[in-house]
Amino acid sequence: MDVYGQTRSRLARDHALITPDTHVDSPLVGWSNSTSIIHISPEIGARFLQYTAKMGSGGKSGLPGNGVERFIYVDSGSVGVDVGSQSKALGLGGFAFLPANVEHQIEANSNSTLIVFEKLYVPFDGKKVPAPVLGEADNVKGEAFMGDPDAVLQTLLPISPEYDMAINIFTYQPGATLPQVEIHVMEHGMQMIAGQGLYRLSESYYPVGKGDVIWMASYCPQWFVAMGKQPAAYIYYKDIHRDSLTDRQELIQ
Ligand code: UGY
Ligand code: MN
Repeated sequence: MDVYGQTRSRLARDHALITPDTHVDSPLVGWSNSTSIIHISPEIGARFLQYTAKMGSGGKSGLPGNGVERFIYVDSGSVGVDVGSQSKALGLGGFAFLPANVEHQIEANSNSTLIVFEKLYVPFDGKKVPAPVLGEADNVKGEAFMGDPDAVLQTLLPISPEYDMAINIFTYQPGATLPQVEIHVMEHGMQMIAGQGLYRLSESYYPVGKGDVIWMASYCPQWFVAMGKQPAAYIYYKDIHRDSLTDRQELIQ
């Protein structure tokens, strides 16, 4: 609680930093015993949704809208996921990719929080549709990012053209940096899941730590340095494998 009207949250045209002190719950329509905090949505200018789903023990998910795909990452507690013929119990660090228009159910085994990303699936010309993915971050091999063993990238979803989103975890040793200021067409939604650091977004530098959410619009200049004594890590979304002119007709007026 802040009684002096102060917060680290910031909103700008091409980015947002949303810190836990500014969270307000909203209902999760179709879910039972669950509420959400919607962090990033089309209302802010994004082309995807990022929210925290807070599930009470025994709570069950509802399905997203027609054509919407969903990715969940277990940030606390444990859930069971059923999709198609597959079932898996997911604890901290467990994740699931649930393709558009494929029925699934998430049931909380204890009070649980999920980091959720959703977007309207943009079909791939090759007719192949993405398959569900159920996994655990601990079992996903990391790669040194651009040769730096202190900046390790784990790619949770297959990098294959039928998947139109990537979800990665980036882990930095204290003092390690994103090796360049990036400016790119892909947008990002991210949540810090460990440690702390300084995020450059456009022309501003923000101290960030576990629980903070960041939105970066297409072309938002971005850079990060990890600080403190523990590794810093964030999970993030980006749109990939689609071309604005041929696949994003809604962007053309
Ligand atoms: O995948 C990415 O674009 C990533 N390197 N960006 C980021 O961490 N801000
Ligand atoms: Mn980037």
